[in-house]
Amino acid sequence: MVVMTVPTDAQAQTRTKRVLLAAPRGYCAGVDRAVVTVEKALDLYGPPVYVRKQIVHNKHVVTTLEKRGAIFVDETDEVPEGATVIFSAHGVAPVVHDEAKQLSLKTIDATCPLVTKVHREAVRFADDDFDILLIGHEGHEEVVGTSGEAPEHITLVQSPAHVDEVEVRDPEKVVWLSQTTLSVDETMETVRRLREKFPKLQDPPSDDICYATQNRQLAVKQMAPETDLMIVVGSTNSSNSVRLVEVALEHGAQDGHLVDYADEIDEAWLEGVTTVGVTSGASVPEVLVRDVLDFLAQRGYGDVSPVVAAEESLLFALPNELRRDLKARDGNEAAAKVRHDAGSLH
Ligand code: 2E6
Ligand code: F3S
Repeated sequence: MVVMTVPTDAQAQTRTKRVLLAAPRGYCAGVDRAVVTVEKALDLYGPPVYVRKQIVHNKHVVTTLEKRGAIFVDETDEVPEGATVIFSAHGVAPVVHDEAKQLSLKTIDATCPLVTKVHREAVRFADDDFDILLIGHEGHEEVVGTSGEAPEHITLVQSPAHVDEVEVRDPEKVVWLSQTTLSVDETMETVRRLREKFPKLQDPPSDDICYATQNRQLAVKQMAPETDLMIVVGSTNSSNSVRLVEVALEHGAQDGHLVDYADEIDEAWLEGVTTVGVTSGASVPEVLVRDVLDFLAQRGYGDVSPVVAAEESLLFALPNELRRDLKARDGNEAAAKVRHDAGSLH
């Protein structure tokens, strides 16, 4: 006689528990450049170094840099006259550069080059007297900075639902631009509705939603249908991180949460869960993802499979002002090209 043993629910779950780990995830080229800029500035000039706004929207990055001597301020006028101030990766309006000049501050601009690209587009279309419909979230620092390039020409469009209220001077001369970290799908829906209303609407010369935002969303879309619980590591004010939770839920994940740290994971979220998806926003150091993986492994989710949606290799040079000072200190070009110290934020 053959005796069949049927596994209990608990045994079945133990056998199949797994993690899908998104790639790419975490730091993008612009965040890496901005964080290294603050680290190098602290080494070079010594603390304190002032930073206007959070250098990137991540709690751990900010508290770690604070411990090393960075002072984060909300506005330029909080920086003592003549001191050094770094502008965050999200970019600043021209008026902020003017204020810094008036206060004789030494500035280092860590604006992501892909945000600067959108600023340049805004200036160019404003010079050609276009109405610019900027798709983005009100109050977000990037939107404030980009809008400040051409306030007379820019109208903010926050979502598809806001399209009805948009008015322009000349429907023949309208272009849309966007924040770099939006949901690709929602933005395309906003554009579709805008074009229904303004058939001559022009597209940006190239994608404004950056490669990192797109790739991280792509990986999440691939994982979501198989995922019972998606854990996104990131801070609540990080637009691109928040979007990853939304994209996961829209594409089939049963549940999804944003956490800054592994110890924020509620054990109740794991009840009945077989597949956990893990990813992180573009401002999140990998050490925080490793902590989440350790937390999950301790609870039986030790089987980790990568889901690779794209390869990334982009690197940006450090801001010119900083490279010049590094070069002056070290007296040779080579030293200025050394970009990475393997610190705890990498
Ligand atoms: C600068 C521009 C875009 O909130 P958001 O996603 O924009 O910002 P971070 O700091 O979380 O991500 C990086 C970044 C910096 N994205
Ligand atoms: Fe830049 Fe995109 Fe990162 S705009 S800072 S590369 S999220």
